[in-house]
Amino acid sequence: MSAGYACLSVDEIRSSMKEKGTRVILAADLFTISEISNILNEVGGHICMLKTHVDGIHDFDLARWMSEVVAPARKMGVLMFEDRKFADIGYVSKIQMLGHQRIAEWADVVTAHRISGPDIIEGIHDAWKECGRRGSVAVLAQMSSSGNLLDEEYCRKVVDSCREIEGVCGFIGNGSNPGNISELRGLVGGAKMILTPGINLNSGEARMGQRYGHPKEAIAAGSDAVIVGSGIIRNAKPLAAAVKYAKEASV
Ligand code: 6AU
Repeated sequence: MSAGYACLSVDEIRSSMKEKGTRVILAADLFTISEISNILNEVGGHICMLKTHVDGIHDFDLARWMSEVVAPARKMGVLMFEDRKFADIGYVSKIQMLGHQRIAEWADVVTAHRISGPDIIEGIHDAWKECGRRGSVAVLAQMSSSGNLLDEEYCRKVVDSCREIEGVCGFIGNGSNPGNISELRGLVGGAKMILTPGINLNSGEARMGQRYGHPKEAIAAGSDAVIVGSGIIRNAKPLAAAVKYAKEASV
């Protein structure tokens, strides 16, 4: 399907990851710009993307965000990944991309649910276009949290309806279950990416319904990259942990 917008291609994202030589995406679920900037400076050499929840940052300020997080990430060849999980109608997702956090101005990849319809993808890309930038959308096909409603049928419908969309770089899969990842890879084929949260070497760290699997198993089952938060940011030695996760996730 030909898109009416320019987007970041799967090849561009995969080659950026290859250049960095790591399949670890850092989930920087922290509360201040300084905390995120510090962790990026510490582990930036061992991650391919910095995943944020920008609405959880207490002292968010766009100018500081751009200079203390986005600019250093670009210098390190780390892609900016805002996990906003857009879910509204296309137009509202567009205005959220262009809201006070100006996600469209700095994010290279964002997440979206498919629940509201396929026009959400166009809304998101319209925002990037308005900023003169390109990006891509990772669509949630599965989730790692227990009791989620993204069942097999929903997952299949998500993949069937998004596989051919140019502005979609891939899908979020359930990293806590290698069987789920192989099934998802079977549906997706090789042309789009699978990114998997719910990864931790210590499954005992899971809280509030989160479930964890092993990075090696996720990659072996067909994941392109593992999304790791607590395993790195709550480790007493984040750098050593990032190196370890990168090693475990290498093929
Ligand atoms: O490693 P953790 O458990 O500390 O952090 C997991 C990170 C969080 C979640 O928002 C995110 O991964 N996540 C996601 C996505 C899209 O990344 C989907 C999902 O199903 N489960 C999940 O934990 O930043």
